[in-house]
Amino acid sequence: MNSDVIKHVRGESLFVNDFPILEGTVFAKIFSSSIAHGKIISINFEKALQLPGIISIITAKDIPGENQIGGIIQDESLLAENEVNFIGEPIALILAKTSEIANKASKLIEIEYKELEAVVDPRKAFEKNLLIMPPKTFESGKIDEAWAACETIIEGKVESGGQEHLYLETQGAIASLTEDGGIKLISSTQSPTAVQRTAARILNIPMNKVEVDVLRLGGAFGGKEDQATHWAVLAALGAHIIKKPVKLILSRIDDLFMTGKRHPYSSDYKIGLSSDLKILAYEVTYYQNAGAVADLSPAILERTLFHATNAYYIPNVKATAISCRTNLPPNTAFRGFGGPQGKFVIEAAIHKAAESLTITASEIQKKNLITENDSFYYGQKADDSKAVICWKKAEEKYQINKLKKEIADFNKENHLLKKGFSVMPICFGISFTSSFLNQASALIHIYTDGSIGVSTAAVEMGQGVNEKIKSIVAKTFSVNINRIKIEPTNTTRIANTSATAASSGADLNGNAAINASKNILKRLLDFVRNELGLTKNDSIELKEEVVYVNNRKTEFDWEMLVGKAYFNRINLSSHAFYSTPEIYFDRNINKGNPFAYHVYGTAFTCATVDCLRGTYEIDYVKIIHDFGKSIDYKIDLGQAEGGLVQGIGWMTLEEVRYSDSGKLLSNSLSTYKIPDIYSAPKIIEVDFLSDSENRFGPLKSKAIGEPPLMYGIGVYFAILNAMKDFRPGKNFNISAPITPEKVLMSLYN
Ligand code: LUZ
Ligand code: MOS
Repeated sequence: MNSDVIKHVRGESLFVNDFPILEGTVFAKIFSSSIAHGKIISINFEKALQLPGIISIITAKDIPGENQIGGIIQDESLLAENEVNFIGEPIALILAKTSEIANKASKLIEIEYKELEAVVDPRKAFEKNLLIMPPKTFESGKIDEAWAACETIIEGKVESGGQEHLYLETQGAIASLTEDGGIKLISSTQSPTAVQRTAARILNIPMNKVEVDVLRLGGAFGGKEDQATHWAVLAALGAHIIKKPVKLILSRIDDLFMTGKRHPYSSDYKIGLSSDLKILAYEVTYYQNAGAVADLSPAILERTLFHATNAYYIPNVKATAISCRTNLPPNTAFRGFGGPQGKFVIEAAIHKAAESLTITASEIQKKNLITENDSFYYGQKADDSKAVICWKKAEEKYQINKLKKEIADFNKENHLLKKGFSVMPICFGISFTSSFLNQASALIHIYTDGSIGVSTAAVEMGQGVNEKIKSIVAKTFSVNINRIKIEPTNTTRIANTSATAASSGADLNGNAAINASKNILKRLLDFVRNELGLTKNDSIELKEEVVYVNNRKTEFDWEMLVGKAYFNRINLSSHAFYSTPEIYFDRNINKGNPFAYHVYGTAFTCATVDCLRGTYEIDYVKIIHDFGKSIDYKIDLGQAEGGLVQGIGWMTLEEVRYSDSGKLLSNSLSTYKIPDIYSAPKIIEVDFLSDSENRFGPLKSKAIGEPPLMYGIGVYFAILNAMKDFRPGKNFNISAPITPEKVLMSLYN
């Protein structure tokens, strides 16, 4: 179990806003654009500056370094200078004695704009050639020739919406000064090094003068992979200029307005099947709504391409991805990182094809599951036949025929209530698709009392990575887990961190921690060998805190061992590195082996739609998931259930809406609905695939963070299938999320 939860329920866990306030701390508020696109004609700060308690107002011209925070593409300023490109774009940093005064001051700033046309629709942006980067195509086989062999060809257009991260802890940071013009930042970030690098660039100081410390995050979901940087760097800028500690915590409403969300996609597809239901060809074009700047959009779009075929083997594929620049806050990483968007399109295509053939989608899905000796269309070989194994195990364990019969019987007897069923197989690639990011390090100290301190690059954000690393270190040494403390993530202990992202936090950092543990353990055992005068032929091991020689207990227990080793000047610390082996991707041909492995699973979903009201309930989601050898059953189950419900929210309820002029309309929890206990499935069953191992995961485990979110896609199709039962033959084309309003309108118009 994640032992942090005990502190959470007692209110003892510290988040950025809970740290004791340093003497002289100044409070910051961001003044941001109120229009989606335009030139700044003039700004007048006079009235704001006259407010008692105002300390300073900082703008772009006060930045000592480069006003540039773009990661992948250098197209993003920290503070807008002459032009604004979305509502909520930071223009000035207000510093005051209290946050109330800073808030008041923001209302006294007078600004004049020359408004320009705002584009919020990705296809419109594409027509105007407003692109983040040139379109990108992944291809395999011979798509143009393949159509001729197809018995059925279906074309269509589908849309999926954005999603607000709604982490419980809003974005924020505290900046304080260190000697010689340095800065220390306490930040709620998934990527301490991104904060460090960017702060150094903005302040024009070397990275070694910026220390970033991260204790834990109150949720992130990708929303703090890139977009935590802005606020930390603004706090750093403020502190650097006024020479006082600065605290910047976004209010919920500022956070909603200023930060990007999951990317909405609008996509065109064409799918071709043989007479025996093999998918022979699939062509797809994704229009990604990137928002005003690149942020992580190019990487997210690329992951959409990798997951275009979900868990299926398709011989002829052409997938084109277009990142469209719009006047919305920059959309960003969100659990699944473009993968869910890609999978939704292929599932929609399969369901449309099934509809035209008057069969169930699962007949097509099952026929085309990727299996051993197949390759993904980007060149990587399928790991094994886990996609098929999970599907078959789900059929057996949950008795698919019985489930289908229950639903058919129910639908015969009911006219206004209809049940719908769906199967959702998933397949998600594990590794950052930028191969170089797949590296991590760990620093372990054994103290003279036998207690152990562990630092890694992993950021705890509620996902339980600290607990997993504790288990990993405890098992590697064979010591009691209570001896181990996981330290906050800190850039002075662990340098050049990759973001805790891509579901890979426990894999990468856990493997690094194993390497560091093994280094120390070897030194300790070599020391005992020497003390006892053992030969090469004697076996030695540490088992449950006792040293065994030739399988016999010795007097050396852990504390004695550590104590004696210290007096004999044995190094009790180790820094170690891990990088994922065997991964590469050639971007000239878009082929390679980008992932260490894939995570597979299958979900059965049943939903009941009230066809008079458009409302629905999810009766159950029953899942077989491949966890590998789970390090912590409860943590993994929690991630699977949480991911599923978050995916259901994206597919059913959560509707991010902007006005035509780029203003966020769903800007509170009364207009943006996230799943609660009533909208969650009445039954969630998650069964672990047994006998699964994974040579790339620490202790043979598999990554868990993102993949289960994609089971939520099944709920969309279960609801749709119920609607089809009520209106057979009706051609539904419902954009996701499939909200009760849309269900009602589509049943009756
Ligand atoms: N972040 C990233 C990610 O930079 N690269 C990835 O491939 C990725 N995948 C999932 C989530 N975050
Ligand atoms: Mo992410 S979408 O921060 O793994």
